[in-house]
Amino acid sequence: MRTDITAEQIKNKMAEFVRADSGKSADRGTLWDYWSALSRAVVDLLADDWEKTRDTYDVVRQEHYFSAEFLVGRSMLNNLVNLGIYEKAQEAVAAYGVNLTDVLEQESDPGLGNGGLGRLAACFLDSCATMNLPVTGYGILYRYGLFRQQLAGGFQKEVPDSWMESGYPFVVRREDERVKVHYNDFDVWAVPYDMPITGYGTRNVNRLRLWKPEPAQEFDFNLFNSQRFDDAVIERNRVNDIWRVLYPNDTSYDGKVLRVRQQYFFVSASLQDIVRRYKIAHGTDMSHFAEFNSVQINDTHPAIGIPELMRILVDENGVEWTDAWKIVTSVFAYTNHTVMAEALEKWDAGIFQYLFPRIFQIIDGINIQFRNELLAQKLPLSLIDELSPMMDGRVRMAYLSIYGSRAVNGVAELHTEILKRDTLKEWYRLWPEKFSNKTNGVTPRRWLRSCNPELSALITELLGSDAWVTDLDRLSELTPYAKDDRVMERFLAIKRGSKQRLAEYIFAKEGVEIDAESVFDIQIKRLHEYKRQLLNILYVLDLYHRIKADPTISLPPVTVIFGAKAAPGYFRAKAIIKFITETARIINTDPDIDGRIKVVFIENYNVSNGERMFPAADISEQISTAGLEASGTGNMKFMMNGAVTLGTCDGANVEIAEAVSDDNIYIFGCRVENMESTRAYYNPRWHYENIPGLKRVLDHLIDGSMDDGGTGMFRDLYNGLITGSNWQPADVFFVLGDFDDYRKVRDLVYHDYTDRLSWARKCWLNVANSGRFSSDRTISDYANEIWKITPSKI
Ligand code: 26W
Repeated sequence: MRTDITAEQIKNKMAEFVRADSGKSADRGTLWDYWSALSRAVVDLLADDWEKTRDTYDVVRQEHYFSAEFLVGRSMLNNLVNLGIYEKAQEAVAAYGVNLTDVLEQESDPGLGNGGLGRLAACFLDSCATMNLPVTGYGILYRYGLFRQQLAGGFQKEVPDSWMESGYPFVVRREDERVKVHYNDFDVWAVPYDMPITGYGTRNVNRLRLWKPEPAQEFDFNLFNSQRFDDAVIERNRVNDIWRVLYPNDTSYDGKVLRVRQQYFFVSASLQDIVRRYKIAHGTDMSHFAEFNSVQINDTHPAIGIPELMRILVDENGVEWTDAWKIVTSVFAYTNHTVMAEALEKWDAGIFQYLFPRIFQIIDGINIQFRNELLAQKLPLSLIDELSPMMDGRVRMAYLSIYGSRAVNGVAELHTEILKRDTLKEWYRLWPEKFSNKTNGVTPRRWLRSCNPELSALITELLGSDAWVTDLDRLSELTPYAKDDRVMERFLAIKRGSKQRLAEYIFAKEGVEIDAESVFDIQIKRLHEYKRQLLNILYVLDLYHRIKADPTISLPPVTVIFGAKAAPGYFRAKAIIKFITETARIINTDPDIDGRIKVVFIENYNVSNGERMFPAADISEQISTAGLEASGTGNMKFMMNGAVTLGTCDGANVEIAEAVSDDNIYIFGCRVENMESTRAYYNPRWHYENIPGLKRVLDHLIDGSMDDGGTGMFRDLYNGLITGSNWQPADVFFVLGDFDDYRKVRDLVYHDYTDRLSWARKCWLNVANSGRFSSDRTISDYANEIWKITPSKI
């Protein structure tokens, strides 16, 4: 920790930055001026260590984490806590008459990712820095992050998120390290913008390198002078398109040309950067490249790196094809994050031919080589066709990734088993040694230490040190305190405080009054049918009717909180949002209910408001259709903050259940192994007509009691569940099938909640057993088993 830094020093640096940036004396700054000055002061204080870290890494074996998304969230608090200068910063800003919490609220939330995959990348970077591992993140500097969600009459509306418009000091432009990226139709500069990644209790500072495209052609003054202004700026527009948008689809593939352009843009720039630095450190002989460099591709989005590195080796460095292929297949490793068929990237070969003919040729060459290899093994042609990286005019990015990588992993035990047994079974048969599991994790720095300082302080007090922050398995030493009622009372008081603060925040933001004594039952994640927010809200509506029918029913008051963005083109997901907000409107204003149920939809769920919600939760809703949630990571954040999981046997829920034992988790629903046989005779209409209460809630969708603004979206939801359509059977996500069991178990959870101390013990044991879900554990597995890198402390 930086014990060398004083409050005085921070204060003085801030004064300089306020003066230089806004031409004012320091005591006349606005909150934003102070935020900006403090963040520049932090970067300034890091600069020397940052440089040293890079020099240290450049001579050892390094990992490069390629990802189209890094959902980093705000930087300042994280950096202050990591450097151990939070109190000093508090003191420094107090000298200007402002409060650090208010200053921190000035920061925008860089949402350069959709959901789980992007946030995982950010947690990984935190762990790598904390563990002094030579790892660099590579991605795209999106000008606009994921859209900001507004609710208008209960409908989702998307507005642009211009997170860096007014300046964001935590990304630093490195003009001198720009590289040129070549497309068939034009060239662009890729200019790196670097974000420092600090670790907890270390002086190493890692790097997230985000590329920004800029025009490579000189501005055409001839066109401009001949009054052809449009043509003169067209070039610039095409370049600007590349960084303008983060594609807002989470799990549904959309073959847009611009997206391949983006993928090639950052992957080509990153590989050129890596090769250039390799040559500086190790000379021009490329035969040792794979000894010093490894690249992890975060899903298939960066898979075009495989042919691109072939191109760099063969065309630019004169390496023979077979030698180049050996290097490439020693460099890359691939992580799969989903088994959903609609998420698998399959690009039209024509797009590649048009944008980068040479890359297309190379993919073709790889494909021919693959087919020959399998033919030589006497494998049937039908199987070869089935597995070929290019077939029927399509490039299958997952297959290209597996063939071009030395390692392939899933993100939870169950997910990896499904890949091996099902989704990728033929690949597993051919190359079993490539496959392994790396269960996801989350960083305890952001998701416990920083977002829940009160619980952190209690843990540190009980364990006698804060060593748990970088060694989360130590939380298991908290287990005995579950029997200590005084500790349990303190724990309950901390949870109560977090709930109170969330209640105040919700009142300020959404105008809904909620009771901090009620059960906080929270589902926050992207909106998708497979995640089954619909199942959750159907339960709520049913509970509403049950209370109306029998007000004596004994259940504690509950607050059900949702936060979820829907992909802008995902009609059904948007319908579900509207269904939730309509339900909220009806229930929250019904005098018969009298506050016994409150439903809240938090607008614009993101990292920052997530940091307020995880500590305040009693119940964590993880209710995906079994087999479809690869891992989940929100489930881990809830657990670390002492919420109990109500979930299906899916993704990492399975491992959470193992860790906490059956008494401290609530599992329900059809299991993966029974899904197929159950579906064979599954008749959702039967459930609709025969499960008590189901018809009553589902008919809200069609009886005019709820308003979908004449869009027909509620009728569509109803049809989707009960009648199906020409292109899709009814209720593919098994909502009605799991409803009855879900209701039974959720009722039980609410009942158990009322026994305060026994409930507190369940929550406590969740915290105590969350050690294995630290991303430090995940990263040490990647580092030892796939990356083969070791710590390099500066
Ligand atoms: C090309 C369209 C597309 C977009 C995003 C395809 C696939 C994706 C991601 C792989 C979706 C994603 O974020 N998957 C989530 O990854 C998390 C981190 O591993 C897991 O915890 C989640 O279960 C998984 O849904």
